[in-house]
Amino acid sequence: MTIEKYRYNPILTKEDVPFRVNSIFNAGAVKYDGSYLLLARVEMPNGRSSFVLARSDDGIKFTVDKKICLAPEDHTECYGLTEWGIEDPRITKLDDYYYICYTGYSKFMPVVILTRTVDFKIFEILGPITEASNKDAVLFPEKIGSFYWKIDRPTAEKRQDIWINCSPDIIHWGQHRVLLEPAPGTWEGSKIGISAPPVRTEKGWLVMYHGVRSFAMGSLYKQGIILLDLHQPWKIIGQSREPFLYPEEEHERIGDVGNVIFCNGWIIEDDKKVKIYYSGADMNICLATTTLDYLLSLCQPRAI
Ligand code: M1P
Repeated sequence: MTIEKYRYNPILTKEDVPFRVNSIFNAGAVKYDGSYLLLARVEMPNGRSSFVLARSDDGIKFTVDKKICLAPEDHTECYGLTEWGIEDPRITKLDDYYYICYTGYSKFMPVVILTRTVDFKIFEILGPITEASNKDAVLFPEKIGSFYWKIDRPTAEKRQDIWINCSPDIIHWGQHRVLLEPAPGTWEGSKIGISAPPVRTEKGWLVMYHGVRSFAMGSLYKQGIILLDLHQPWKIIGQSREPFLYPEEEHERIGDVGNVIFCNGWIIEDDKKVKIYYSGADMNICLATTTLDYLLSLCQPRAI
């Protein structure tokens, strides 16, 4: 098996949301209590985003909750950083919690907000864990060498690289290192960012990321994959030579932001099949299936 896009994509559109939204997209994904959960971004009619849960027994047919579960206004301690919306949640099961990293958007530009939950009913907002501008953050699902680890994507003047850093307490972060840079003149030449949270495999940490090539008329978003050393996660030991998931279909090519495949979540099944939940053109949620073995086979030693 290589990778297969579900033939009836998209699996969720704004018509599936039981209240008025512009779009539903960029969902974190997790298996919880025997069900598949998507924590999706919904852009409200005023253009600001909140999160809603969608639930499924088979990982394909989802029902969207009747109400938003997390909104910018819930961030009473840091509303100044979420006033323009909360975006792109990424979920990591760690210790006894589901931790959610997402973008808080405001006049101060993006920052990463951390929230945790045990039941997807009560959300404990821990607050910002980066300064602006930073986004596309994920946590590793376990401590490595007695630290928690995070990957994120700060903007530094014209640079948008992927960085990795660590923390003794999940709140205070340091030892920042550059993990991956855009590759000039390629599909990932303009900017990059992490997509779905790291997955532990026997060969290393498998991490999906997006690469962007910008043109005068817009940007093209595709997905690649890297493999990190299990004990020294700042070391890349493998990388896909080319993107493995990219816009082809009309619902990926045409939308609010065309030619975008963006991904925040994947679910690894016990048989090592992988469900990748991705969004096309910032408008919908789609499904692609593959295997861990296939994704690992894409990770080649890096060319010097
Ligand atoms: O429009 C594509 C994506 O653009 C931004 O992502 P990034 O900063 O990583 O390029 C985000 O606004 C994201 O939500 C959006 O899907």
